[in-house]
Amino acid sequence: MKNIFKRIPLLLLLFTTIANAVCQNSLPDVFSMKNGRKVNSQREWSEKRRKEIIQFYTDSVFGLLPNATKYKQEYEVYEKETLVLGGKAIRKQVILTITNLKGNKIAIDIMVYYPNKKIKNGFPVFVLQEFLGNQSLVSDTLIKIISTPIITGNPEKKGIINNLATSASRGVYARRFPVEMLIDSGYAVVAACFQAFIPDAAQEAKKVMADFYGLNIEQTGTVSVWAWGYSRLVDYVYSDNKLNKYRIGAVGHSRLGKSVLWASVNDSRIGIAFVNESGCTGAKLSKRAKGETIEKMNSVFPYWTNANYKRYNGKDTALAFDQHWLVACMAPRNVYIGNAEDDLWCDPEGEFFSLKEAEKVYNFLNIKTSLPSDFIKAGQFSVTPPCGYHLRKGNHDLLTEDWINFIRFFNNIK
Ligand code: GTR
Repeated sequence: MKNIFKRIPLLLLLFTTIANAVCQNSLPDVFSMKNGRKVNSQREWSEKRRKEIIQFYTDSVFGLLPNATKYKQEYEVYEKETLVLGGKAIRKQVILTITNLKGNKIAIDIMVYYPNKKIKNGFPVFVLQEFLGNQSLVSDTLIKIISTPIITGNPEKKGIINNLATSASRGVYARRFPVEMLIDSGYAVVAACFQAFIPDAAQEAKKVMADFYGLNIEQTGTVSVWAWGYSRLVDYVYSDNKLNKYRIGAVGHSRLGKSVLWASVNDSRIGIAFVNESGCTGAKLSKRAKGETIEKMNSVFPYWTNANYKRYNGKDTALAFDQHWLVACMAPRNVYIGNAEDDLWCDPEGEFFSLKEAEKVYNFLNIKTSLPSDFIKAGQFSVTPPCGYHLRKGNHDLLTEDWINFIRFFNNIK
């Protein structure tokens, strides 16, 4: 009897390993096309299958991205080039006004840092959307406090009173923005708050989706608008000759991890997608049914995705698609996934195996990859492009250790 109890952990391990293997084996094949045939050439992948997958995600998950060509964009300088960080960096703040065909406007506060150095083709740059406004990232009182309402379902809303950011929100998310380290590593960063593109709340989002974007929230979820927002920040990079438009990495954490993946798949100007703890409908495989399920996400945040996606509620294990399809659409560009050991809601192992599956597409395109074959331990990382992954200790967050690994990966891209 005693022996059986002793063996329980071993049996459990065996069971989980088998369960994982079975699960991975039964993943919907990324190479099987809609017509039932298998992709048989690299060209067929790029010209047919990849497009088919993006179309599927547009129709059945996220909805259309707002069409950028119908908008006018203007930049107004809020803070001219200012020497900061003891003279190591230059910061500026710019207000991007986007005007639609009806003359309606939205304003986005953009904060830019770059090293105070000379460089030939501009600095490689991280483009970031964050949760509570630029003033939450840096406590400097010169940072413009975002005037757009902050009505996110995100529980950490320090210094946000009646949905408006106050001076008490200055620096509350500094831990997510190790700007000095970025500068010391030779990188520029362009940051803006996602809520300025569309609010993170059902009723308000529905209104902005209709009034400003001319879209129906049933057809397009807010993730598509946040994804579109990344592209507007990339437009800014293109307008600033201090920044290198051929070396752009886009970073998003959690709901913004989902958005940055969708943005990067759609916008080939983004050279690297840094997808941090994106979880359900991001990089996490749904079929494993670990952590957040589609139904759970859809019931708390129905406005993130379109109405068609609700069809998959309760069907996680029976899906005919899975998130490795979306990750694979990054090929041949770079994709990096960050996870934290205790963030089981995101199923870190499921995100790793999603990337492992996507790796097959890179290999099919004759691109060498270097991910380990087994899931890694907390504290380990694999930072050789084009597919990178790390697992840090701790919980759901975006921390210096994540950024250290992002920089390692970015440094490895020549
Ligand atoms: C959670 C949600 C996740 C994740 C996270 C976040 O509540 O269930 O899918 O996106 O929010 O964005 O912080």
